[in-house]
Amino acid sequence: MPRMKAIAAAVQILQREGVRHAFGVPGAAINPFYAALREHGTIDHVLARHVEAAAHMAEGYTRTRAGNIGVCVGTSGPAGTDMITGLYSAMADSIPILCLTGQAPTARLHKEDFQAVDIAAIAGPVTKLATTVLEPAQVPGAFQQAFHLMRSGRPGPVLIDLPFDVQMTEIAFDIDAYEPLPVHKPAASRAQIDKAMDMLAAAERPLIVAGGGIVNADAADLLVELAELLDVPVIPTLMGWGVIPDDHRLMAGMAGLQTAQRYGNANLLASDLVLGIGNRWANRHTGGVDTYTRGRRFIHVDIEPTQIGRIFDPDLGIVSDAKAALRLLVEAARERRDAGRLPDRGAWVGQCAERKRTMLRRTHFDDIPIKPQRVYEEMNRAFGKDTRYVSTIGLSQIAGGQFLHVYRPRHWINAGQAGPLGWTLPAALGACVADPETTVVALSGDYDFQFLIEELAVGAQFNLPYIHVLVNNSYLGLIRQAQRAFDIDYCVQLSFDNVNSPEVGGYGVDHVKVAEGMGCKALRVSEPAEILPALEEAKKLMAQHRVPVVVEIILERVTNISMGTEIDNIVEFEELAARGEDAPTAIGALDLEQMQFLD
Ligand SMILES: Cc1ncc(C[n+]2csc(CCOP(=O)(O)OP(=O)(O)O)c2C)c(N)n1
Ligand SMILES: [Mg+2]
Repeated sequence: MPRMKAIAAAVQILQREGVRHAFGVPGAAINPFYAALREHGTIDHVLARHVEAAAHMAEGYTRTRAGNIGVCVGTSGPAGTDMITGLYSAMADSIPILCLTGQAPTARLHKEDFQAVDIAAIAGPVTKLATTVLEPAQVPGAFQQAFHLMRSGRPGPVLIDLPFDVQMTEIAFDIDAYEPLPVHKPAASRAQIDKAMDMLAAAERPLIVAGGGIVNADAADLLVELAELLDVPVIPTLMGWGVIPDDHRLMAGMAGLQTAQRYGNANLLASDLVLGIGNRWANRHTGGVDTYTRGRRFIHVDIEPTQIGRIFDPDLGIVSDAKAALRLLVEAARERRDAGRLPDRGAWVGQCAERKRTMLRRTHFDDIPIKPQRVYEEMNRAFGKDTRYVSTIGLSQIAGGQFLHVYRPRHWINAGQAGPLGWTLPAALGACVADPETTVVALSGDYDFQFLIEELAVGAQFNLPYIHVLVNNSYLGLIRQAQRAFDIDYCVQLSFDNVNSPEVGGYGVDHVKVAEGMGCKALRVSEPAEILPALEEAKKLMAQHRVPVVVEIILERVTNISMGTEIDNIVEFEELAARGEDAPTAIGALDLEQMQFLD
């Protein structure tokens, strides 16, 4: 049996489990890992500028390609604590990432050693497993178990904490004798699926709510096949957005309090049965549970047993991986179709499509300063169906969710539950590493952008080109809007007179200068007619220089974006679209002139 340092065995296992990239920041306690990485030579490393960003890069990397597991690496003490937000975000959205931390030597763990902190205890609630490996010969088993856990059941992150001496100790290890552990995913039975099909058949106005579990299971094609076989409209959740293309005739919009369309909520409220697959009835999707559930029955399919009944008691709960359930649902649907037993859904599908054509918000404003709605209209014009969007939180992300279009799974990459400011930029870099061929467009408000702004230098250093649309209202816009309920506008202003850049006119930070200082390209736009040319120019600059390109769009300072606390009571702040030209890039809006308004 070959003998090697435990950390060398760990690096060989990473390779065997499919890891080709790592994101991190070295430090004394994790240097043995870096030495092993260098010696092994097949895993590329992206040096982050902040350790939190390394965790978000890993998450963007995982989300971009089925089967990917992003790895983030840091030293002991503050590096681990910096990555906690990334672990929380990954845990919340069921995204597997592997976080590796160095640790003080085992003999000194209780001596308040320099940068010794009990990171496994701190990370416990935000990981599927967080462990400090104390026996060198247990290192291979810890990694084997980590990959098994990250891939099994509801996916999620794992942290492995490696004391310095544990990394350095020689153990017997032969990679040829290593096998990844089998992955466990519960699967629906045919009896369960038949019950679901009976309930669907008995409904008059059924809908499918398609969650991120379908993306994780790489089962979007099956979802679309099922919807088409049954002729049932689909409401994707924010995490599932893209599993059915926005322009598919059965795509019925998103429902929810913020990232939703008017027609998505109206369609959900008109339904009498909802089949939820790989979703978790998130509160910004459901709003008040009474409003959401009243008058309709529910089937809930999820891979995680404790998710069934967590939010409300469904009429039928099935614990299953989304792909396994969808395979059987498609099989059962085909049989019923061939036997002529599928109900005709034409009228219901037509009603949903009509709402999608008519219940639109206005995007076409010519105002200067620019209204945010216009930005998304121009983005729809500039960016094709294969664009991969990355965003996190804020009015920018909410309006993006309302107005942008997504056509493919993994093309809307969003930290849905945790919403940690700063996530967008590093997650976009991780997406670029995972798939350099696809155009990545990040969307941030000014505050989100400033949170981890230093990561622009990583994009410049490692030639990770992408376009960052930065909508600048010089405000913590979402929080300013929320403070209306308190009748305050307090601690949410970002404006100041920049003594170096009077041309930014009181908007404070000169993002163009900062971006250029980081080695990136940047453009600033203040008029609606300039947006599209700037986005086109950004594409050219990105191709030419192979660095991130920031397009800063100066917005009006105060715009309230549609939202509410119940899905039947969303507050609209702008006038709605009345003619096709009010919302020229909405799906189906060209037909708007001939629309018959629904009451
Ligand atoms: C770490 C963290 N702190 C605070 C918040 C709360 N928060 C959500 S959005 C927001 C303001 C975002 O401002 P900006 O990025 O400029 O977007 P805008 O709403 O103005 O479009 C804040 C402070 C958060 N999500 N994450
Ligand atoms: Mg802002």
